[in-house]
Amino acid sequence: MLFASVKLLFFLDYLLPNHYFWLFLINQSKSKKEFVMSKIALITGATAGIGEATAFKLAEEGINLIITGRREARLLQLKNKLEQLNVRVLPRCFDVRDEQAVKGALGSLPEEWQEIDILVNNAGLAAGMNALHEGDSDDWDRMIDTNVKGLLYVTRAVTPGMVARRRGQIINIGSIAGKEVYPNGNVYCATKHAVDALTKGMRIDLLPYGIRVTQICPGAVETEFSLVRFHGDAVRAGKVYEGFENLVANDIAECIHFVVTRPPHVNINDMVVMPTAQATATLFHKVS
Ligand code: NDP
Ligand code: 8X3
Repeated sequence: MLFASVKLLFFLDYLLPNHYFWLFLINQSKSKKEFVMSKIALITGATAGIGEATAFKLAEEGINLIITGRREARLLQLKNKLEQLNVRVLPRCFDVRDEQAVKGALGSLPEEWQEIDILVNNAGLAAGMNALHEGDSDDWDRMIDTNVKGLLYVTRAVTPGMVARRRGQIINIGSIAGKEVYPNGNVYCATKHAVDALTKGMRIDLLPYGIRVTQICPGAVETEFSLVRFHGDAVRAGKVYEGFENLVANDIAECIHFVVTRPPHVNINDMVVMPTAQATATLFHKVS
């Protein structure tokens, strides 16, 4: 005991006058915070699931947030919660399928919010799960308009600023459905394959401007996704996640956080993130 205390005293005696050591420590913590402190991220579909979890994760990193979605009450509640983490938050309520609404909302941002550093294209959905010959064209329109055209409208509105500033980062939320096609997944899979192609296209077109482009492709994540897919049928939605440990929204938010906190010369192109109990879009190890 006495020996340990004497050793500690000697150690402190060495450290305290050694101002290089303390400067090193201060700089380490400062440089990490400064790297992200003044950044602005725009997250589409922040009112639920992966988008909401990502908002919290990025707020913890000191990133100011533009949060978007169609459910205004949720946006306002989320803004209040996020502000408790000492970041600035700007909610914008619009439907990504409505090109004029997207242009209106993102073209009229207050000046201090215009320099968006990070765009998380997350808003998306599956609607229905039928064989193609039994499919509902309203469901098809919703998926194509949201997952493909909505993502394009938002990206088109945000990227000119990034190009002019020659910096920025785009993270598209794809899916295992963008890597494989599974029975009755037809149109949803097609939209996520489109996200895969658009991510590659963006990376090529934005290459000269130093803009980083990433796709994250999750497997089964328990969110409102299946409830939306099955048109509010909670029993059917719940069955999707029975018998195995699914991912949760925060698992994907942590991946987004990892991508965002890489140094500027590092781009993560593509991440496929699955539950351990899921090997492909349709192959699960389930226990009853
Ligand atoms: P949720 O249903 O929980 O969240 C979807 C979000 O998208 C909501 O915030 C919703 O907000 C928003 N959204 C949907 N349609 C529109 C629209 N037309 N305009 C604006 N916002 C819209 O699902 P997830 O969090 O799971 O989904 C997020 C993304 O992850 C989607 O792109 C999905 O395809 C993808 N994904 C999900 C997986 C999963 O298993 N959950 C797996 C792989 C990918 P609001 O209703 O307020 O507009
Ligand atoms: C959601 C995952 O497998 O239901 O994109 O398509 S899946």
